[in-house]
Amino acid sequence: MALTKEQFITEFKDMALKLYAAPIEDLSSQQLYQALALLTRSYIAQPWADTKERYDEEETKQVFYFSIEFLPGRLLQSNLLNLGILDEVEAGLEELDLHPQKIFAAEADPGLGNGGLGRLASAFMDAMASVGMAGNGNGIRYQYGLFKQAFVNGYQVELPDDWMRNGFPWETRKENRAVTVKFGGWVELRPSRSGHLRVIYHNTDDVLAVPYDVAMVGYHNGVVNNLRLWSAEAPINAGPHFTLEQRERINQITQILYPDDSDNAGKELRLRQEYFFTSAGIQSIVRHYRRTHNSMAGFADRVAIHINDTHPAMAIPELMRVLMDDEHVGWDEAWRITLKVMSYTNHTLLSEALEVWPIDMFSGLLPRIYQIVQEIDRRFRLAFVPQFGQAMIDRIAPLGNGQVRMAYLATIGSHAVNGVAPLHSELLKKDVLHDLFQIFPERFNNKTNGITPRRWIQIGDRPLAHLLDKKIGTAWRQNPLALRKLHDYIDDTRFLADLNATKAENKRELAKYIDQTVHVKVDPDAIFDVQIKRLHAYKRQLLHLLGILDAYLAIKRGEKRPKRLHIFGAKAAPSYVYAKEIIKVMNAVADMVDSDPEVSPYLQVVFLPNYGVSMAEKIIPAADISEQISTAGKEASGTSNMKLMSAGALTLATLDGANIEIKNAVGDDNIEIFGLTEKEIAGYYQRGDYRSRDFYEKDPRLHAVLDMLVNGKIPGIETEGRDIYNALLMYNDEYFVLADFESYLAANARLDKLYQQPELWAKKALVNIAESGRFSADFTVQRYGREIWHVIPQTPEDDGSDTEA
Ligand code: H2P
Repeated sequence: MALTKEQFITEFKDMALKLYAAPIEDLSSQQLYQALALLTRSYIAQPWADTKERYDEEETKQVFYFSIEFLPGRLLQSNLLNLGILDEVEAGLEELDLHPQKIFAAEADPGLGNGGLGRLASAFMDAMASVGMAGNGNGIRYQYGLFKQAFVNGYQVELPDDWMRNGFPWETRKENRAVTVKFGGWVELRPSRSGHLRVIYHNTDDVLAVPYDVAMVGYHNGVVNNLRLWSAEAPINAGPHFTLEQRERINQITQILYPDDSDNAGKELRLRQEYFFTSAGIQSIVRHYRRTHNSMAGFADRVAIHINDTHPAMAIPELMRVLMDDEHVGWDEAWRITLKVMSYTNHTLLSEALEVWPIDMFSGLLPRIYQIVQEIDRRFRLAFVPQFGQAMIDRIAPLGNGQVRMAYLATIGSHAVNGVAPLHSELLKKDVLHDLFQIFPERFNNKTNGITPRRWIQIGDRPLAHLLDKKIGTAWRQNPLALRKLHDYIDDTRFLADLNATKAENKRELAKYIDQTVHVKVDPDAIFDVQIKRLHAYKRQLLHLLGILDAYLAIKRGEKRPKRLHIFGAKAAPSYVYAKEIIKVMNAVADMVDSDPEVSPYLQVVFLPNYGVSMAEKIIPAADISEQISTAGKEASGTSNMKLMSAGALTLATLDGANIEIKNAVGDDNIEIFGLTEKEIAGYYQRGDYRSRDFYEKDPRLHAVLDMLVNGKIPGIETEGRDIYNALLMYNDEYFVLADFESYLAANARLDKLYQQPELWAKKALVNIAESGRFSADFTVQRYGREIWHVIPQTPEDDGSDTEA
């Protein structure tokens, strides 16, 4: 859109006055943010309405991306960027003597997601709009996010994440689009006079699902898509007998992200959440479609529904329910439509993360849905037992062991199933979904994850963005494959020095931020070694920690090495004791290192509390090393690996997830690979001969490091140190930390050495930036659009990377 600085200034002052009846000089950063957000929203309104109208008029096939999490990050700056008015707005604010960055920072990060899964969903929303694809999101409007993380005495403490405290200016309440979602009660099936089945619900708990829409602005293309977030409310005509408790129970459904599911009440709430947003989404899609169509026959040509992990897998029986019960479509036709509409992404192979529901709970809460799942199960068995045998079908039918098995249901009810990186997609076929792959081989495919360089480079890393503009022009902002032009400058000494200078500037900025947020002074000349992701045993923050302890001991022995600053950001799930113990030990090690004058010139550890998207925007541009060190075969893809490479960090990695593709993209010389391969680990499993203690006994460095966990050298970790020590030695180190220790240290030593040669380091950084374009989510969604959703024919801008599993 076109907007001059002067025009902006007038409109901004006007908006601020209307909102607060005060001149801008009197307003707080929060108020300035609110005014600017509302003004920006007013710029979005017309293209938003136009986009919707165009999709309807042209009967565009639309994608609905169902996800229990979205992690969009702050929206103001990215909306301004995508509208194409960021520069004008910033210039205007500066002319008014205001600080744009301060105003942007007043926005709370939406607490709608947790880790990579939710962030991917948001990257896809941004990408779909930016490539002009009709892509809608469907999720939950959580009033409280996961939690706000604080450290008290080194322990993680979970505080409420009241992110909507000041309101959420980007949302529009659409109470005229509300639908009713039914829970509990019982159903009666009665043939009606017209021959249709009549489904009569008795005694249900009805919940009103009210949508709040959020605009998803495309990059410089006038497209504005929709993210629809559902909020649970009491039915309008609830009546006088409706108790406060009932109201409270309804409010709970959308109150908080990821309620602790360690007990049954928590689990049931989670199931309620899942059905709530899934049913609401399906109902609203069908209702919209039926406004302009007499029957559901052509539904699958206009609608694609994507199930992001299994949380929304009830979309399958729910669409069946609506088709049969409300639209009077027969089973076979309903199933044909459902299969054609649905597709499913799996995001993890970890067995504990594969969702199953106890049949008692499921059938009690969702009696009609359960009936339909039973029928899916019955027909599945009928169709495939003759060919594949009872034993195999028992293993993979939707119902089994007293459970509803969501990954199986999702695979059986979708026409496409994908993993998120080639290795992961292969392992899905080999392992978790092996039997289903035998039956439906044509459904399985790979779609490697992606990221949005708009947020990570254009917004997050402005010094780099400007340097790139100067050197290779601005085409990369539209098409990140243009970053490949950087290869031409691999021997340009001046440019390499500029790259290093840019990194140094970013490191100084991060040092300031660290000082401001946790009051710790860090040395901007140190190597910034970063690991930012959810805390989980398989992600192996612990291996990184053991590496730090080894460095500590080496320095104590008198070894000199380039100073390294280890930066961690990670939340541990509230009920995940082991992960929380690791946090405590890390914080204790950070203190120990800091208070030791022999060590602190060479080593520093900072664990930044409350890691999230906005913090990532600060950390990533400053990173020299990107730690992607999961146990091979466990990390489905990872996406911080892609973000960090695009900022020129060198990846220190195991051959896992998308690290493998990064390696293929940059070549062996421009990445630091170590550790067991997935095959080697599978070998240990098969033979059953992994003995972690052997590694402890034969490697004196490892021995010394592990002893530190229990010998009192690290103050205040008696219990935690012992538990971790036991997990590694007595319980045989489930994630092969000890097996990879030696090669991890060797890889780190190579990085230390390389850092002594700044120009060589810069060359490798350059190659990483140059090859990062292929990981743009724009390409990822185009692949989904072509091969799964069938919403785009062929696009000219294919990145040419191998997309098959
Ligand atoms: C998960 C996987 C990642 C993957 C991401 C998006 C569940 O994210 O573990 O490997 O990149 O989905 O597909 P996370 O662990 O960050 O919550």
